[in-house]
Amino acid sequence: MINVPLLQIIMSRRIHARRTEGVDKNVWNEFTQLAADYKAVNLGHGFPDFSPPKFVQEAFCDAVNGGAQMHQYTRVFGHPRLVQSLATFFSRVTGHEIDPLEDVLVTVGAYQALFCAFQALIDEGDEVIIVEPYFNCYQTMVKMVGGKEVYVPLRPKVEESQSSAVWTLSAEELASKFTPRTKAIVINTPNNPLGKVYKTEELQMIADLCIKHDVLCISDEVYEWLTYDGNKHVKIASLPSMWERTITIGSGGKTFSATGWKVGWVISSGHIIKHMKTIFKNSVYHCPTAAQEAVACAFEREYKLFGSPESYFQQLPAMLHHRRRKLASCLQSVGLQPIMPEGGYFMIADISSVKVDFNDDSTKDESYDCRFVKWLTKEKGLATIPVSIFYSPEHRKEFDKYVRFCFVKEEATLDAAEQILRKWSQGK
Ligand code: IK2
Repeated sequence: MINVPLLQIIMSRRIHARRTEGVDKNVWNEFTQLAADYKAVNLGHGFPDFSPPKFVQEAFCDAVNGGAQMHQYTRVFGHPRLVQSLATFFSRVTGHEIDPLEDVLVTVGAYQALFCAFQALIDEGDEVIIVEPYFNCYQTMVKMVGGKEVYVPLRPKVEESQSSAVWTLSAEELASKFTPRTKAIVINTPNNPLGKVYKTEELQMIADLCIKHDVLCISDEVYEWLTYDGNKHVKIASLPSMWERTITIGSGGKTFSATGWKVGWVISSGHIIKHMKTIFKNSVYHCPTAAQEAVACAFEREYKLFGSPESYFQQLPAMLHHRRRKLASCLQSVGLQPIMPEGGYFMIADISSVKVDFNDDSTKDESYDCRFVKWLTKEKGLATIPVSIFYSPEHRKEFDKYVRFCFVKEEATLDAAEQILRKWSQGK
């Protein structure tokens, strides 16, 4: 039973810590809940609705059946087999000799890797440049450490953009954002939600500014194996003089279509990683052993098959290339203008040419894309994500005519979405 005088004592003082202020709202919960409430076909949240490939599932089963040690604690900063396989694999990709014990930290998903980066590297008052559109947690994580976010948007070079390739940073605008207080810049390639894959020249322009102003680069590369139409993912850490200042973040969930495992990692120079280790060991301390073992086995297999048609890093983009085209032609056929992504899980589409009478007073103060997404979920049973939530308040209005669709879904899910869109366009 609750003791009322005690409750009054507790309630009479501020319970929450200040760092929780202004970061308590999470739009994902709202849209995910809405999709569940209306049992909508879900092209909203970015996870595959299909199983990981057999070799990945088997790796997990083998790990779980692999003896007592698979069920116990392992090395704090990363299971030895996983840090070794990540170091071996990425030494080959970057051409830089990566030390498994010094230069790698295994985290609970890429999400926690980002958290450790901001906690370990950003002080109160430090400025962090965030390229828009951005994965939302960058903003809240910078706020939580008392940092100041400074935004710079990718903009389409041509009005009627049909590919994420024409969305670029203005070199002058970006340069103008660097100040003596700038500590870091955050980039995401391939980008969520746009699907942009940065070209070497674009990364070089960012790298030059980082070097000139002695700034760190946090590079979120969770979709690194998913590029289409001959586009190639380039690691900014592999550009001259960038290894020492880049924090590269990856995700086992996105890499092997097993997002629920929540195995992520950071690869960087040991002099940076050591500070992230401090945050890690004083918070989560440890990532589940069996899932790490499974990701290690999967990487070892990929190392052997690298570049061959049997490699999952070839097979997954090949499969998604087809689904991406299917979604694009479906959107076009109902009058939505898709922006073809060069990489990643998502496609955004321009919704400004379709006029909808929302007839829903509960959303009247919201942006156009949020109203559209809620209407599409509630009235038509198709869940998507509004793109303005990937922008800062100062730029949101400019980009509220886009909606994000996830195409990493079963063919049947995409077919169901297509049926809904067709019926709608035929006025049924
Ligand atoms: N970084 C980016 C760019 C991500 O997209 C994600 C995963 N979130 O995607 C959900 C969505 O947009 O619908 C992460 C980091 C986090 O990855 P992990 O699942 O490994 O923590």
